[in-house]
Amino acid sequence: MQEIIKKQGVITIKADLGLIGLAVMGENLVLNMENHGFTVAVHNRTPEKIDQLLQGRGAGKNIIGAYTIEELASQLKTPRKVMLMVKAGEPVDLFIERLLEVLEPGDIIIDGGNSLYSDTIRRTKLLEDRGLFYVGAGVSGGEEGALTGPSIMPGGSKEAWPHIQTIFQAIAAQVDGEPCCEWIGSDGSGHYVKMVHNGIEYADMQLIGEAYFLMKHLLGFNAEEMQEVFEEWNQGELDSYLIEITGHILGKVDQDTGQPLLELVGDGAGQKGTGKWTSQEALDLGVAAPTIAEGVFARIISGAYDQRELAAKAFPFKTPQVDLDPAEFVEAVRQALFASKICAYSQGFDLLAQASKEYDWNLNLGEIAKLWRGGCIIRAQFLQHITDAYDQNPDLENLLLAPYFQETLKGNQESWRKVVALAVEQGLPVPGFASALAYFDSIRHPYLWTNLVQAQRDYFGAHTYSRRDRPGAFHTQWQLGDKVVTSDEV
Ligand code: NBP
Repeated sequence: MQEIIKKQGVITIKADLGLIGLAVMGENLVLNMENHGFTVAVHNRTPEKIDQLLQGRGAGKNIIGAYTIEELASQLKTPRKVMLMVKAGEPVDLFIERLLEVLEPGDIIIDGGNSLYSDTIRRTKLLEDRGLFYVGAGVSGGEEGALTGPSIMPGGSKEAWPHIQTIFQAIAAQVDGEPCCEWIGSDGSGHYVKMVHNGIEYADMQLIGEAYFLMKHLLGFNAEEMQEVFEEWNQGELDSYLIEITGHILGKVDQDTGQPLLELVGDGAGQKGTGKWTSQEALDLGVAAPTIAEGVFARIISGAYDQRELAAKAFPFKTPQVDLDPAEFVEAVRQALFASKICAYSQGFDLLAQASKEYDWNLNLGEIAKLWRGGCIIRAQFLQHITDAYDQNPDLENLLLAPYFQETLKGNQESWRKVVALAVEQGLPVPGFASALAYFDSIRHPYLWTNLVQAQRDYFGAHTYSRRDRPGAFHTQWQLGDKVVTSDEV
């Protein structure tokens, strides 16, 4: 795939793609592309990182160093394709500004970082107005995925897709002979889908954390015992990357102390913002995504050390006193985890469905689930059931209603309730399990308490309410009691 240009006796090899940003993700993506036969030109703000790559992992490979943006542009085949793998936010705009000085109409900029979808919408417009093309590509899989095959979710200027499709689909993870990379839609859709992927990831991690926490406190299991449980779970319907790595983590022993390393890890969980964005977006679009939001809130609470310290003194935690059959309880937790996971994914896909309408993206939800089967952090067998559900009914109102998920939830709900009830009784927080259960119970209940909310709103704000027994909008002067109540059609 090398294009060799001979000019005045000097041979120049032109690169298939230029990549800016040689941190964890960028460097591994470059090596992945090179492994698949592509020549890559690389640039980084700090030039030492270019040398480190060329003299280290990239030595002797088809990787060309570019120490300036001008140099980078001159090293690329046309139309030029430049991929940014830099920190989301201002650095992306700075590089776009610089690239616009050296690129030409028809050239393509791809942002592979975790950019906010609304920034991608803005940048796509900016580039298209100048006759260039822009792609916002969500990339998932972390360091290892970037090297061996990530899940890639590209969206933006459709005209760019034929020029980058071969490279992206070659380097992506492959499942059943299909690449985990397909065109998502226009402007910010690729980054939006990646954002929701990450939101679901927050919920998935939260739920697994709760399962671990319950076994630790209610069964008194040690790390080794829990490692066995997770290994076993990974053989069944919970089979997924996150369950697999949890088993590995539980098996890790600290060299210095001989203790399970996990029990030495501080419990203040960090975050980079995509879970928060997903939750904010759910609120903006009026989509209920409580289990995803709980994943974010739980991390926030975990980091509130000062408040936690004071509260732990004020309300001391009592060691649970329960007598449980370990095998039975482990199975109940597994069922609760799976049911909660279904709810979290239902919330994420509901958000995608609403966003598709709101932003006119025409998202193919079954195809998106397919892209997540390999390469990414939430990769799981289970995603095939989501693809099947949307294949059978592309207009599915909510994933919970698909036959496979209905059956699973009906089968698991008894254990789910028992696990949540026991946790609450014993003072163990399970915001993921509990919020998923509340979501499930709310969505299936035929007549919610929100009739009272409507009445209260009408009482203090004359916001009107609807009636179940007749059409129209009504307002009542509630405070006047039985005597003078009026219900006026408004
Ligand atoms: P980082 O997110 O840590 O970004 C490091 C890169 O950004 C370096 O090339 C750095 O240049 C450059 N950079 C920074 Br920081 N500030 C800059 C500025 N003001 N101007 C120009 N360049 C600047 O790297 P990463 O973890 O490899 O992630 C890259 C992108 O991929 C991010 O958007 C991230 O959210 C996303 N992502 C990361 C993962 C993951 O597992 N890490 C997974 C999926 C997606 P320097 O070398 O000169 O400092």
